Amino acid sequence: MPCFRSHRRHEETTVTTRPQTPLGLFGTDTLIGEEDRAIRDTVRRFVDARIRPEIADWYEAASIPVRELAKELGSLGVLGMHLEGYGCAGTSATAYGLACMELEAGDSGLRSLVSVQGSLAMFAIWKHGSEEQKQEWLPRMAAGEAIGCFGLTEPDFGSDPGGMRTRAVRDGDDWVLNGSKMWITNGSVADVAVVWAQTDERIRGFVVPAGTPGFSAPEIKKKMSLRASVTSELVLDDVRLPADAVLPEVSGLSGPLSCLSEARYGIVFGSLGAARDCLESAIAYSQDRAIFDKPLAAYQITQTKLADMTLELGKGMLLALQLGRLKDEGTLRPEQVSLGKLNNVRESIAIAREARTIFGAAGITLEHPIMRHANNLESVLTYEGTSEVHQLIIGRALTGEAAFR
Ligand code: TGC
Ligand code: FAD
Repeated sequence: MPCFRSHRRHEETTVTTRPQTPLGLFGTDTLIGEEDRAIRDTVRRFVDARIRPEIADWYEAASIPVRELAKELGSLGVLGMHLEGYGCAGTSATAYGLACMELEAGDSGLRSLVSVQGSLAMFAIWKHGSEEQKQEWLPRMAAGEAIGCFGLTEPDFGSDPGGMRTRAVRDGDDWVLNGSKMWITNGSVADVAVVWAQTDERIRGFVVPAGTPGFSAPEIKKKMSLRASVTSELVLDDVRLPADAVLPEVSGLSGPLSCLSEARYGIVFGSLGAARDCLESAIAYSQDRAIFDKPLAAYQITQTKLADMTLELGKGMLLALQLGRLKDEGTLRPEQVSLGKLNNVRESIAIAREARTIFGAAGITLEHPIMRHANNLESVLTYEGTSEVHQLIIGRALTGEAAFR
């Protein structure tokens, strides 16, 4: 009879009755390297100290000090943090995802500010720009001294950006741009806009300094979601740019779509930050709130809700970390990002809505973060590809049939 020596470590066999956090229950920290955890904890401390005390007021006033915050976020090192060189921190993709999660636990608007700056505007220049464009913009953008926006969507072309009407035509050596963009994050506060336009050949990207004559960016008001974020229209009225304003390294829709993959990846993690904040707030509230003579947390119906929310949060985190691992290996594919964006935003909004029920009436105010997160997640569900677009991307990957048209 052979003698097999067990290589299994002894598992904990006792059930702890000490309350644990939802992600603590999953033990997901064991899947994260020490350096990435340290970055995450630094961002968490920033959000706790700088964002949490102010965010309800910013949200109510629909006004956020973007310039001030951009500099602080630059000092924190999160702007373009996963890019190499030009003043960027060059962290792992997983660390970037974890930072997005902490920022969005503060507010989706804060994560949007960082996503648009780093994953869209900076990434477009970093990946597709000339050396001169990189030198001119990236160090200042990484420091938060210059703010960028990314103009792809148009009033009539959101899910189908390939149909865009904004046009760039040659006039001698110059380019002349006409058209408009809609729903552009950071638009009115941006120093530079990356604008995508049709040309006689294919779609091209242009680096447009905000002061260029003919360029304006009126802010969109009366939003009920992402109120702590600047959203704008971009108007391009005979905007004349020199020849070297075009991003030289890319043409076609793959240019902007490559940037979207970066930002969508951040949202895979980010949305879970909002969900985690809702769930942890709901657990704390249920422990404090006495109803029919005992804490709300002590009822089976409440615990069923908390358990189900915890499961979806943890499953989403495992998915995010897997995608982070693939991105760090350099093998992450766009359709895999769609798996994460679709699932994690959809589940996060479900968690926010379920968490809201635990608060009763108190859940509808800005005293608690729930309704703010839930309203924000409505935008997150729509931007960076709606849920339906991601279902169609996954459907195409599964069947080989494109059903967009
Ligand atoms: P399709 O034929 O699929 O592709 C056109 C070309 O692009 C290539 N490609 C990609 N390249 C790089 N990365 C990706 N993720 C790519 N996906 C596709 C593709 O290979 C092809 O290349 P080539 O060389 O053959 O030309 O294009 P389609 O017109 O059929 O559209 C497909 C669809 C619907 C998936 C795409 O249009 C889409 O993703 N629509 C959604 C638009 C969207 O997400 N907009 C977001 C705007 S930015 C924003 O919302 C910022 S929110 C602020 C914040 O993040 O906080
Ligand atoms: P539409 O494309 O009109 O979609 C309407 C509905 O039709 C959706 O339910 C959609 O899923 C569905 N649909 C679309 N196609 C299909 C199909 N083939 N089959 C079935 N159903 C379909 N854009 C930028 O370029 N830069 C930014 O910085 C930016 N920031 C944003 C910030 C906020 C707060 C918001 C809300 C949006 C932002 N956007 C930005 C725009 C965003 O990307 C678009 O809103 C999004 O792509 C959807 O486009 P749309 O709103 O025109 O909706």
